Amino acid sequence: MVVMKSLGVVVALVVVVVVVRGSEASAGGYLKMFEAQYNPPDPCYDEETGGLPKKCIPDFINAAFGRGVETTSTCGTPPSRYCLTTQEKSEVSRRCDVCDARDPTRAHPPHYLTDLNNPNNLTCWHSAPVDPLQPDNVTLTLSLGKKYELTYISLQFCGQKPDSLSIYKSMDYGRTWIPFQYYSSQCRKVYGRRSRMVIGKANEQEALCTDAHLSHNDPLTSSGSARIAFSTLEGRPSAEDFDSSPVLQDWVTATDIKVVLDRLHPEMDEATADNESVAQESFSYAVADLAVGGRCKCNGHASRCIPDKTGESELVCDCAHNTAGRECEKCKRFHFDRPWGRATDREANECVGEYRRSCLYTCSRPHSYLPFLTSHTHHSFTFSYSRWIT
Ligand SMILES: [Ca+2]
Repeated sequence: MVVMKSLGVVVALVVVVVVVRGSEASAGGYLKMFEAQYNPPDPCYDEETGGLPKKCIPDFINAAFGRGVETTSTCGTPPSRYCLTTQEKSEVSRRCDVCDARDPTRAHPPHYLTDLNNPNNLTCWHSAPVDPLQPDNVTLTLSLGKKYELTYISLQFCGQKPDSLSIYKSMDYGRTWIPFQYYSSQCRKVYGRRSRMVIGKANEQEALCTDAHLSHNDPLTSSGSARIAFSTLEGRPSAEDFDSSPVLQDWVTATDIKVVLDRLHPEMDEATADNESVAQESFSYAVADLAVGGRCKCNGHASRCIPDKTGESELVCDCAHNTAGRECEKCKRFHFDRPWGRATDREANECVGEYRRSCLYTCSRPHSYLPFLTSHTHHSFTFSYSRWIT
């Protein structure tokens, strides 16, 4: 009986210990989870190597989302009639309505270009009526507010795609513009460019002209979606080693994007042009979504962009690696011991401080820093010192 009782106590004790241990473990796990959630590891430093700097980049986003677009023409003032041609597989249909800026249910304002793009309920910006047979420019200008590195620019049309359009970029906030891409059924005639030219190493910053957007083999067209997507690096040889191509890093950099809708229809012969039904239709450009896919440009020295100190809505890089500037494009004060460099997969190119200047006021060295010193014999002593002072 005594033995049974003792056994019972032992079993109970074991159960208690197991329960306590288990709850300790789960509490530890929970705390770790909690810690990770509120103190996520800094992607600009490598925890596994004791905090060595490493290349870091902001998330990929649609930089156009929610931003204002300036348009040179928008329908609705005064109210005007428009007709849209849509093509679902081989079936062409035509729908006409009135655009009226005073009536929210019939307005097609520019902010519809960059609002949430719901495929089941497209919101479309419309230009004022254009002459379908004459070149009639309508321009959309989008300011990104800072430098971005762009992967693609895409336009989803409501109704048919225009025959000719061009995309430009600015790297200096709209002061100068550089051609990015041309689309036309007549590249030579409309833009003075050869169609579907091949890009080599010597002209990687050249804008191409293509008629591919009108191709019936275009998978996007055949699925019923009228989208044109310009991929900034497609067909450019150095894209495979983007990290070591300053030319392409420059090519994908933009602060502003301009889309010029140049011509709705291809040139028609006179017999077709005289056709009354063509002349009487009401044509306009109509775009459901302008998307600009890319990353906030921080030269590999920041993992995110944050609102600038002026409190305005513009962004700046949250610079690491002792760098500074809107794009972390320079070394911060007292960190000029080696020249600034863009971070790559192989080398973070951290800016390093000047020992004498940064040690003017404080030079007591924490012991915990010693292992770091010994693990970096290839860097100068000055470099190691500057890390904990800053
Ligand atoms: Ca929209």
